[in-house]
Amino acid sequence: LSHIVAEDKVGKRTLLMGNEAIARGAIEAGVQLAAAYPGTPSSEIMETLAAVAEDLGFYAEWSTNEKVAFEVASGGAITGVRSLVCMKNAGLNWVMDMFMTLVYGGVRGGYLIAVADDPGAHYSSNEQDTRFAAMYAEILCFEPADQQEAKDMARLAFDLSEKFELPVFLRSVTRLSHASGDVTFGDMKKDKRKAVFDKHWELPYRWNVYGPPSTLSKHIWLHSRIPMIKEYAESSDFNSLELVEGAKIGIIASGIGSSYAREAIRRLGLEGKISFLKIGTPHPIPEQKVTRLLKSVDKVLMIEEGESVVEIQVRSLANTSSPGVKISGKMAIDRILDPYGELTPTLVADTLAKFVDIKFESVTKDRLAIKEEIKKLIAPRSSTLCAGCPHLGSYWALKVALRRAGGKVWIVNGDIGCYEQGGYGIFASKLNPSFADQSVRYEFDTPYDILDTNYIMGGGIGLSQGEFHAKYEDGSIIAVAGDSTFFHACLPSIVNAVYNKAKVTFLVLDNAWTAMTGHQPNPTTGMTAMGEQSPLFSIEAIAKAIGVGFVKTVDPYNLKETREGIEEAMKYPGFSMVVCRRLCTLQYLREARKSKTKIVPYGISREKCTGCKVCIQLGCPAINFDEAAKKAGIDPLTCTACDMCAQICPFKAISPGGS
Ligand SMILES: Cc1ncc(C[n+]2csc(CCOP(=O)(O)OP(=O)(O)O)c2C)c(N)n1
Repeated sequence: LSHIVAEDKVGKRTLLMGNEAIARGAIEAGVQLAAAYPGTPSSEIMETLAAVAEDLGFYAEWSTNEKVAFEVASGGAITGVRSLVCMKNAGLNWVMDMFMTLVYGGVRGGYLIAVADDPGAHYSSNEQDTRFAAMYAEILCFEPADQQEAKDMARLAFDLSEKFELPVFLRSVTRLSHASGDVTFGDMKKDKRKAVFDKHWELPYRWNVYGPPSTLSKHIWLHSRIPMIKEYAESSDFNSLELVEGAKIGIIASGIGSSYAREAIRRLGLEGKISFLKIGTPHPIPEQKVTRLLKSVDKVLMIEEGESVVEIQVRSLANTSSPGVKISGKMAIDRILDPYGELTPTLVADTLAKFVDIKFESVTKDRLAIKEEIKKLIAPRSSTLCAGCPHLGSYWALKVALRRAGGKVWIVNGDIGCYEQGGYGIFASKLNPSFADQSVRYEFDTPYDILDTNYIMGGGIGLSQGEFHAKYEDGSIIAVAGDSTFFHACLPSIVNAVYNKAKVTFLVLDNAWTAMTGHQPNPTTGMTAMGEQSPLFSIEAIAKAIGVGFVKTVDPYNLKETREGIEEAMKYPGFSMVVCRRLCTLQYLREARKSKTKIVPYGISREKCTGCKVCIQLGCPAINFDEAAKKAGIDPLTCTACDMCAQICPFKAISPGGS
């Protein structure tokens, strides 16, 4: 078996990452169809499922985006087959249309929607709390406290989904998805269901929101399920109330926040002194359990990761049932925790200490002193692209092309992928905000300042069109996106650009993989999630077919060719595209290792190097600079022999094996 989650051993105890635990839960429940689009911190759910799908006889796919994945999984659930979709926080924004509408008719086969949020925005462009989406859709939301619960909830979600005839939502967070914990395996449901279709199953026009009698009638049907869901929340073992006789202080904590809160109670020696309600269903909350707690205490501390999803519901209950109870949480009315950033066990312990008014040193003075010492030893370091990354070549060529185009203020609209690091800036450099009322040009040397705008997948190509139609004339308008992003989010936008005649130059940085999230295959890879060969899609042919008048393919390792291609595109009077194609270096290195291809690292001649630092400006992390000797050098262990630095050295000091 290619992964431990496929082992059919009831009672086996093993260490699983939260995402693997979710996958195991789905496997135990007999999932037959799984679809996803990668996104940290959720990707390992599908990676784990895809690794065992063939062995266990179910279907798994990487879809082209989350909306498609959601619809694929919804199709499975409509035909009565247990289905799963997973994604990261931002991915859910793509599925909202179908999500909010699918629930009007519900599902036939169990349907789990697993979403991994990212409080602290470690890997994301926002901190959004997707539990609100479950509330918005009026369905059950699970939130596990640990990896065991992640597995158990994922498993149970399928049974409950079939009972309610609605999808069940499971919200994970980075620290749960990516940390490992003890999980005990349950049995595996092995019987496979045959997909069936019945247009009027239990309700007329079940799978058609417009079907008679009306869309409204389907919303009424959705509401008819809510008492059933509330009843489950009330009786669920995942919501556990521990009332302590005489305790006047209570904690209501949800998901991983409840694990932190339990630890805080222990560290502060408050066991047996505080009443505790652990929430596993942040929507809907178990109202009777909450009310019992509220009625027994004077004040309550709310601990939850993200926004005040549970707190809003608790406060609204308290307004009628126990208006005198003081509730402290993240809401402005009585704030004890910030409504942004990530919880940590230390933060929760400190907050509880403050709440109960006891002195507590969560981090000892010794530890703080050590931390300060360590801080001094760490050199500030910016995020970089990999040594030999083809994006370095694309950005070098773009920078030179823009400079040669004249002294104007260009706009480079970024996008999401490894290349987004082109907008991360240099950590150590400080900038003051500008209040100019005209366009301002900022000079930069490294590629890490080349992107001027960056928000979400596919956003750059759209923004660039607005800039054009706003009649921005102070410089060229550029957009960049990777190959996975091209298929995920750019296609309708390109049609729009051609249709509405935007003069924009669009660079597709095609490295044949969805690299940033851990090298998942996509339509440019030639392989599916389950390892089957698949057609290789031609970005150029697609672009031409939708009317793009200028499409050129270049190799970003050839800096001159790439620069010329971009310059030509920028001169084109309409929407133009340059496909910068070169395999992701990490994949190239993997292939080279397998085929035992020897890579001869480049070196810099000490005699010829003048210390001009042009090679440093490529931004390749294999290139370093000896400030004392005023000479550049190349780290032979990380150099991939891409040749890009040799092409830009004005003194021809760089060569393979050179020194
Ligand atoms: C809506 C959404 N889904 C998923 C992600 C996670 N994610 C970040 S970058 C990326 C794709 C990167 O692939 P590609 O565009 O090919 O660029 P590469 O990293 O290979 O350079 C993904 C899926 C996201 N940020 N937003």
